[in-house]
Amino acid sequence: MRFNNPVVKGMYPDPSVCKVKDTYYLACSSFQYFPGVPLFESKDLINWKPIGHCLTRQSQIQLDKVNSSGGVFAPTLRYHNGRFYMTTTNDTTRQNFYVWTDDIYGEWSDPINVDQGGIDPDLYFEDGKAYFMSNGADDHGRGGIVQCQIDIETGCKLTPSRVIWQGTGGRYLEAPHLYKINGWYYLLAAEGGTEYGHMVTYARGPSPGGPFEAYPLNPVLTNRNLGGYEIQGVGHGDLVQDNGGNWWMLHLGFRQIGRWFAYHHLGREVFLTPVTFGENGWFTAGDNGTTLSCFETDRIPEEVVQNEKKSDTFENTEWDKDWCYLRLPRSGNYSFERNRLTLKGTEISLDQADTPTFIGIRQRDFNAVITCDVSLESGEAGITLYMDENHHYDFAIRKDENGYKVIERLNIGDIKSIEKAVDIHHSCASLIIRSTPNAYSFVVQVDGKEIHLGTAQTKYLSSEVAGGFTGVMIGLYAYGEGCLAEFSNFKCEYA
Ligand code: 6LW
Repeated sequence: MRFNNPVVKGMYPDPSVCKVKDTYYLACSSFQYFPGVPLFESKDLINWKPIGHCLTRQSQIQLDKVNSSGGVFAPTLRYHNGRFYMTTTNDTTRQNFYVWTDDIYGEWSDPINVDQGGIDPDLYFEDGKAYFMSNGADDHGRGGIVQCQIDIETGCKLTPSRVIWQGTGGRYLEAPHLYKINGWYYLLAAEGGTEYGHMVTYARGPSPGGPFEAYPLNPVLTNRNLGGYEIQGVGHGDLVQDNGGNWWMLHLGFRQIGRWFAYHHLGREVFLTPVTFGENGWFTAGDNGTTLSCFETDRIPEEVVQNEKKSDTFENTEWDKDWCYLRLPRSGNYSFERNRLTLKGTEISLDQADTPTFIGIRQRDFNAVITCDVSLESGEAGITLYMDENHHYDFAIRKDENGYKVIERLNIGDIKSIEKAVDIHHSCASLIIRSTPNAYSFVVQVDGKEIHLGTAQTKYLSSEVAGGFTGVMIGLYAYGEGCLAEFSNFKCEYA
């Protein structure tokens, strides 16, 4: 069969995977968005269904005023003795912690802190011991992948933190994951930074603490040498074995806007790449060490079909699984019905690294038509294409002393400008955004007539312009004390 990459589209970075019986579970990072750490399940590795989040209570994660691309960094998801563990870093507070649950569809525990620094924590269990890895520094300040043993009940360190591997010389050694496979301990990592030079490297050793010997042909996976290829930034992976005994890597990567256009605005997404162990115990990955947009494989049964969800609507999404808020949402400002959303605005605007009234869903593909009916009595409400507080395009209805207007406002760094405003004689309008790889165009429909307000280039919302680790969210928002806005007929239809 053939499957296409990415297998999970939209901003779902830093995937970590584990398998329980015949179900695979996946967790991703979530930064300043709440709830934190989205979870998916799959039976076949290519069709992934959102099932919830690990950090659903504000008491589990401190996101108050965290910087964009701060907050929740890369997670590791593991299953041990009937219990799921998810460990991650709050990069803003620089705290590593883990939570656990016996029911992955239910609530997770309160956080248990681990006093080892660095980011990208990993857990490995063996013989009653729990090993905790992260990319950081040992007690003498020596950097690398560091490891200690912890008491899994309390998170307390049982041994000093020790450097177990320093990588192959690439910058930003990160994303450690430890496994035991066929008698060897494998330490997987990422290097090169989560940009165009990203790569997956690994080493193996005779014990969980090493000594580790690098795979001689590292990097085992990278697209950094593929010019003119849409998929770039391939790295940060986790291994999983399927029912047939085959190995796979779920890892991140991104799709640039065009073959020769090195910008990406959809964020880092989840890719699937086959892994093959050789007789010498070293493994290779992908097509000659690269990840393709389409793999032909006989490891997944021919009858498995890769289903792509072609639209997101209020009716076919779930508020608590597909949508998310910024930082510390005030629940009283949101009211949900099956086909209607009511938002109450506050004085916090989208330009602040704070908690505006906002609920967003990831833009999952380049070509899309987003429509929504919006109505309000005062203030401003509409759709924002949101990268961060300094990079977002807002398309909204605004009420001022002269009546109602529809506005198209671009916010690109220090440049904030209302490109166009048209008067409408109602308190409601249908907003339409047409998205292509290169541009968004903004159209309002009033009294059966379409008025084109303008276009804006996607590249100014890209990571290359905005920086950071996130991707564009399609946000519905309300702004202004006393603003009460209703949203209905939301649809984001992908081509
Ligand atoms: C993450 C690190 C990385 O923790 O980016 O791609 C950081 N790699 O491993 C934020 O996602």
